[in-house]
Amino acid sequence: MNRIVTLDEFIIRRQKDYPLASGELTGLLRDIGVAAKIVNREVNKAGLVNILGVAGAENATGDMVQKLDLYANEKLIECLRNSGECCGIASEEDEDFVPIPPVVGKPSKYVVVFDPLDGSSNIDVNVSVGTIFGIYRRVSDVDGPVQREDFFQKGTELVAAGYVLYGTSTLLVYSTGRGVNGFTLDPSIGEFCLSHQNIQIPSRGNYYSVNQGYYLKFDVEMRRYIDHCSDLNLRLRYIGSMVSDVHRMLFQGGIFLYPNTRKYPHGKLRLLYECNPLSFIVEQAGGRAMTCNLDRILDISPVDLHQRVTIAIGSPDMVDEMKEFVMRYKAVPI
Ligand code: AHM
Ligand code: MG
Repeated sequence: MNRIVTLDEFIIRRQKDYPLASGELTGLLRDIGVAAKIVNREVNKAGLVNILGVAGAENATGDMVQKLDLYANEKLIECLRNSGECCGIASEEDEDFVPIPPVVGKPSKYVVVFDPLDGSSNIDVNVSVGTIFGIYRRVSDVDGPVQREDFFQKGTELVAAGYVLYGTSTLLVYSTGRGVNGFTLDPSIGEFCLSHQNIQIPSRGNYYSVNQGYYLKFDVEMRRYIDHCSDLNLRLRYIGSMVSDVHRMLFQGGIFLYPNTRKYPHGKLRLLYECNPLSFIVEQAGGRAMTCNLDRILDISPVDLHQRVTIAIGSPDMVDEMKEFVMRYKAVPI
């Protein structure tokens, strides 16, 4: 039997690769791992909601039953608040960023952005959802309160990013900018164990992932590219949970697209806590991520916490091919 390497052990081992590391990032990643286990426990109970009570109603014990995405948000914030290694968070569930006071007077140099439960409309039907997170080093004075500019950093400035997929098994995938590694939760010992080392995305794959129901709402160049995928007999897979769809691409190769539509003229997905962390992971694994206007996602300067962008992400050769279609068919020159 191979020796098991737990997430905590791996993170601590990796810290030694950075001679000047102070252990703060290590602690922060570990705390996110703990939050993921707590969220996982509740996600796994989601099917019991009819027994325990529906969200927004009282359960058998008279407690209010919370929506799972709000629960996940609360648990993540709670873990980061107690961590002492995070001075502020920005979440999909909160309008503005939330400053976190120093623990025992020690100022912290990191901010965390996250989508606590992405694809949450899937929960009611027992389909995979995920948590996405990104960690930045703050740029404002470490002794003062956290500032907006600490969150408005390009994805290229990410110190670490990752996601947790609550699927048939629960998997945590993260990168600190030196490759991508995946850890599967072993429920019998309650630990994330190293299961996928140095993940590399295939240069091409047999899958494309897009909400084809919006086909007629897409610009002509996107429609031509989607036709091309269909001509190639690629398999269409769309779960409606970005984490799950991108996860498939990461392991099996392919392309995930969320272009602009009439309803979402700038795309639907959020730059800070959905597209940037996943683009960081995919690029670290050898893939590419760009907008449908061909701007590299990680190079975009954020102007709003909840900014939306279009995205094409996945296998490098396929994203490059999409780029060629955009250049060939776009009505207005880029
Ligand atoms: P959410 O954060 O509110 O769950 O929305 C994001 C999700 C993504 O996970 C998914 O790719 C997309 O919305 C699906 O949108 P659509 O139903 O328009 O295809
Ligand atoms: Mg989301």
